[in-house]
Amino acid sequence: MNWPSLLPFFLVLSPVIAAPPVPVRVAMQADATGPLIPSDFSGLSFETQLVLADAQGHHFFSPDNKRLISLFRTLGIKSLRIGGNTTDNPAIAVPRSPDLDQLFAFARAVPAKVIFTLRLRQGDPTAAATTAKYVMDRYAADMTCFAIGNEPNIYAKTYREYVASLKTYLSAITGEGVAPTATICGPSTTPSHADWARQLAGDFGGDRRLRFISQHEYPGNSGSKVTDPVGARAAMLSPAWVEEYGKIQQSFAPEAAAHGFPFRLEETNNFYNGGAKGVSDTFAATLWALDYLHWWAAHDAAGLNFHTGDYVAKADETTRCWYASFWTKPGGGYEVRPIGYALKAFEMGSMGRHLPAPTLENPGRLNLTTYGVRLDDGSLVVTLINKECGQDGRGAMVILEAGPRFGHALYVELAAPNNDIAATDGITLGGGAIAEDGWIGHWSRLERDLTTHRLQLELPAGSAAVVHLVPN
Ligand code: BDP
Repeated sequence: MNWPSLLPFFLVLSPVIAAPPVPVRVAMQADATGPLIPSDFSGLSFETQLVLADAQGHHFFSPDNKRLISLFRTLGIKSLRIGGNTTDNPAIAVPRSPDLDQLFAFARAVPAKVIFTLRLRQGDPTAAATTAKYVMDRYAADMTCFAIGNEPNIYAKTYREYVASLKTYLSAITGEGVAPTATICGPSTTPSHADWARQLAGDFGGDRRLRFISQHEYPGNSGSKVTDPVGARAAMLSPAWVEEYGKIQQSFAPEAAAHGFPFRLEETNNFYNGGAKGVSDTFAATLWALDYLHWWAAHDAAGLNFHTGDYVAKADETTRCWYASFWTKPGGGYEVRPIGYALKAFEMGSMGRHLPAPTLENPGRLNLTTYGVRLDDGSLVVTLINKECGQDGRGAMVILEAGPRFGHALYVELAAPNNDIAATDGITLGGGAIAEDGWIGHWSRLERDLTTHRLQLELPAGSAAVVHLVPN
């Protein structure tokens, strides 16, 4: 046998020497305190068209849709926002009382509170007030607020024009004998018009009929323009995206807070126009969404609604939705998609107060983020996201300074097959999948070092973990 013929053997048998994981030290600010993450922080957003009955007269949002109710519960969804481009499309009907009855019975069964968008474009304030009265007379307890128009900057030429119509609607809705206790949110603009949010907070300062400032955000812009999925996946996990959130947050949130208004991303996702195939529907989107949820919670958002559906409205036309949290299965029921996994992992690490960011010693400058939350029972949960990707993506050896108060930890890892962030299927949380009727993974136990009180956890490139530190 000659050497060249042996070569394929060596190629197969010689182990690939993986680069050792890079040490990262994480110290929780265990004694600090921080803002409570609202229990309805996690939300989903759907097209108004989906509230209408389908061709067979069935409603998607219906108390009879037990599988959807179960899915909402599994993912921890407490806020249901109805809006999107189909709200304001004159070619599409406005939901009427039978549709509203089904919608609110669904929401009550979950239970989730509703943000309901009333038509503004070529709309009629009197008709909107009739809808608002119908809802408030019956379902006030299930309502968060009414939004007036979806992304009004698309059709109202100026902020002044918008705010004038908003005030006309508000007077019609909250007039005597109509729905005086109704509240609204606004301005629900596209990300490019976050200055309207700032102005609205100023204009409504003191007027508590404005429940919160609503903003839309799609940091990647149009999904239709994505030509390089590899680059787009990397961009989605890059620090540059996080900087963008910082800019948009700073452009309106301090002004909202100065006037006493909370704010919510009532419609958001990674790329608009239904997202980008090979990007929005991959595990990279899971890692992105988990980081995004925590980032906004840590930056004072009152909540976030991921836009979703099998199809959504790209302007006035329907398009496949790649950024969906779940899809309808051909034979019935629902399939949890990558962003659904992030919602579940967020639920596991967010039921408490956001602590200041853990102290990070990261000499290798890994692209890794950490978020700490204290639960009501005094235990701590840290979410770690290793956003390293590509051929040079590095794994982390996380050394978690737990302190003597904590005996051990339980953790779940969020991972894709072969740690491939391009994976669209086979994602696991704690080793198991998430189905509409529940999560089938499990928490694993992690012992601390008895002398140093440290815990050690390997976090491969392109993965995340939720670690629950359990007090002694
Ligand atoms: C938003 C619209 C929503 C769309 C989404 C998209 O409000 O209806 O589905 O963009 O294009 O601007 O993905």
